[in-house]
Amino acid sequence: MTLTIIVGLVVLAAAVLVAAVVVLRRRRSRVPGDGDGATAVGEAVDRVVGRLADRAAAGAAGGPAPSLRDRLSKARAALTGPLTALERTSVSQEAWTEVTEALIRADVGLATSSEIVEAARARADSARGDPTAAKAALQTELRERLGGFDRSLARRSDGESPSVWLFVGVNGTGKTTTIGKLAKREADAGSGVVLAAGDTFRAAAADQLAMWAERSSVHIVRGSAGADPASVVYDAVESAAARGADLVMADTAGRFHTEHNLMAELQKVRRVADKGSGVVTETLLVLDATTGQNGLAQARQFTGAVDVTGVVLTKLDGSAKGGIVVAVQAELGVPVKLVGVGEGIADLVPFDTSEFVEALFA
Ligand SMILES: Nc1nc2c(ncn2[C@@H]2O[C@H](COP(=O)(O)OP(=O)(O)O)[C@@H](O)[C@H]2O)c(=O)[nH]1
Ligand SMILES: [Mg+2]
Repeated sequence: MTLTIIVGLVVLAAAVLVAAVVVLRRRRSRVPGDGDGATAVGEAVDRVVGRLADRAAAGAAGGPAPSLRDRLSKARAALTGPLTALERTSVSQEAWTEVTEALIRADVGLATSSEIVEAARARADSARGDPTAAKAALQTELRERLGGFDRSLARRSDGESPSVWLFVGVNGTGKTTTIGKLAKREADAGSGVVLAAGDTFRAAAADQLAMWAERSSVHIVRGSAGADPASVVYDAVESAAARGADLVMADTAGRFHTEHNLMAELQKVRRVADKGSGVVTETLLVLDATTGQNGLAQARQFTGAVDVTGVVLTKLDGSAKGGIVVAVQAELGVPVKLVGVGEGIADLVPFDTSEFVEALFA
């Protein structure tokens, strides 16, 4: 009996091994061999990386996904010490000052940090004697300051399509990655999505977007390297209209907010995206949370140039400066709509005030 089981297991293991070898061989033979060895190898690597990312995402979807709380561990750790000092029946001036400093270090901003702490203090003073009052008051203040924005991603209200979502920001903030993640989310929710490779500065930029398009099985429109980004976006919108797609997500080349000719180019892309069959319903500024207050300076310039409707705050997973969320909204009046918490396809979450404040404090 035992022997039968052992033999059975050995046969099963051998079968799995053979199947794995066959699959690997087939995949290898599918790698394009167009004579350009470097390109073929590059594409093969891209494909393998893409598959691994997809598998990781699928695993995350099946298993317990890391919570926002886990991803914000750095931001939370920066606040833990000062917050502990608030857990007293009588909170000292010194403890409140420490909290103010911690908020400033977390990039909430000087004036806003002081205002929040003053208001929390007044609130806590009226509940004197309760050791949980001070921390709860601070949480309430943060929640109130962050709340009250519409964070939905707008579509056309005339019932027509396509709607256009334009992504802008400096280089390396995560525009292309965010579009990739969001394309998957919207396609899974049943939208017809077309990606516009409006970053025509480097051929690699369109390749990167094409890889994300492949992962989500959505259509992509790209121009030749160096093509006019506005015309690529225009073509993508017309292609979406022709296919009856609901949504165009347009990538743009990263640019510094101080480069006036490039900001003018962005204004042109914005105008042209509206000209044909589509309507721009979102202009999303992608900000890297790790750049802190400098991100705020960028945000001001972009807001002035292209009427930003929302902010995507990326790399919050690696940042101790989660307070930039508060600063962006307080100083610009533009809501943070989405938060990037990792490099995987599933690592984009809608910004939720209560969840965020709890993740910072828990
Ligand atoms: N940790 C982390 N990395 C991110 C996130 N979003 C983007 N990235 C990484 O940031 C780098 C730049 O992203 P990319 O989309 O190319 O930026 P772009 O130049 O604005 O298009 C890439 O290595 C991304 O994987 C995020 O939310 N968290
Ligand atoms: Mg890019």
